[in-house]
Amino acid sequence: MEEIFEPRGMNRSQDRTDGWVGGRADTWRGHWQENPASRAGADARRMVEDETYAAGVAQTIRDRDTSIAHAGSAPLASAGLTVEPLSPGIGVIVHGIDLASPTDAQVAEVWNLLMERKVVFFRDQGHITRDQHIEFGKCFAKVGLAFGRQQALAASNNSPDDHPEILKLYADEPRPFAASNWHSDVTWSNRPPLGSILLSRKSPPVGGDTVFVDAFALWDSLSPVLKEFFESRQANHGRAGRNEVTHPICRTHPVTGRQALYINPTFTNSICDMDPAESSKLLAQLYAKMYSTPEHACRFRWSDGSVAMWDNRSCQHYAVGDFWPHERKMERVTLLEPVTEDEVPFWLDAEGNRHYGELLTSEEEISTPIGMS
Ligand SMILES: O=C(O)CCC(=O)C(=O)O
Ligand SMILES: [Fe+2]
Repeated sequence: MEEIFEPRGMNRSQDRTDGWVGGRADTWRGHWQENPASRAGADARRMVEDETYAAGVAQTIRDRDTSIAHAGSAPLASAGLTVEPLSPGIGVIVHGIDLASPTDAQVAEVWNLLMERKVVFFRDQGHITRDQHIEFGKCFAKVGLAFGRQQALAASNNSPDDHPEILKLYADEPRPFAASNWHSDVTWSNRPPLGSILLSRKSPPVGGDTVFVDAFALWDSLSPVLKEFFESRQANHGRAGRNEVTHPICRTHPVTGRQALYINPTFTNSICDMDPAESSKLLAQLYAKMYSTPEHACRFRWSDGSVAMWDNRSCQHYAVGDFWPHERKMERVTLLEPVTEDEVPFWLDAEGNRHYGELLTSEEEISTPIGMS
C-alpha cells in the first residue's frame, strides 16, 4: 500500500514503531497547502509552483472570508438574515429567522447557505411544535420517516406515536446515549437521506456538542494518486440485520457537482474488490487522516432550542459523548432527496456518466424495517 499511501514522514528518522507517521496521518507531503487549496477548490501543487495562481487563490479566499465575516450578501440582508460563521470552511449560524414561519426568501437563502456551508444552525427555536418542525423540513424537501426511507426504530429512539417523522434521540442518567461515532446518516441504506434538521429540546449544562466535518474538503485533500485510486471504486456499507449495500467512495453532490469522500467508520465495512486486510489497513489510515484535521471541521455548542440542519451528502457528524449523566433531548426530522435518481449516491465521471452502487431490486427493500439492533 506504501506506493499510494505515502506517509508524511515527519518522524521517520526517529524509528517510531507505533505506526504514527507525523503530526497526523497524512496522504500527501504537501499537506500544509491542502487547506487553502481545498477551501478554494484549487490545485495545491500548482499553488506551490505558480505564484500568480497562488495569489489568485489567496484573493478568492480573502474575498470570500470578508463577505462571510461581514454577514454575507444583499439577498441575505433583504431576507432579514445575518450569519455568523463557525469556521472558514464549514458551518454558519443564521440569525433573524423564526422556523415556525419562515418567508420564501429566507427558505431560499437557508438552502443556499446549506449548499455552501454544509451545515447551518439556528438559535432559540424551542417554541416550535413538532408539526412546525416537520413543516419547516417540507420547505426544502420531502420529509421521510425516522431514518429517511427506513421506518423501524431502536427501542431507545422511538418516534412519538403521532409523529412517525420525528426521530427522538433522548439521553439521561438511566439511558445513556450519544451518536459518538463519525458518520453520514444511514449509509447502510441504498437511499441515504439528503439531510436532517435536529432540534435540541433539552441541552446538557455542559458537553454534548456536535462536530461536523466537511466531506468535500476530505476528498479535495487526498493526494492525486489516491483520488485516482478511489474514483470509480465502491465500498460496502452495512448494519446488523441488513444486507450490505455498496456506494461510490467518491460521491458527486447532486446540486453542487462537487466531490465528497463518502466512507465512514460507523457503517463502511470494506472497499470493494480489494483484499480484506489491505482494505482494512487503507480505511484505518484514511480515517486517521479524515478525523484528525480540525481545519475541516466545526463544533457546535447546543442550548435549548438550538437547531442544526445538515447536508448528509457534503458533511459527516459526531455527537460528543461527554455529557452523562445530564439530560440531552434531541428531535430530528429527516429530509429525502427530491429526485428518485439522486436518492442513490453516485459518482459522475468526466464524460458525464453517473455510476451508482448496487441499485435497489425492489420497493420492499426500501421500507423493510431494520431489526432492533
Ligand atoms: O445527537 C447529535 O448531536 C447527533 C445525532 C445524530 O447522529 C443524528 O441525529 O443523526
Ligand atoms: Fe447522525
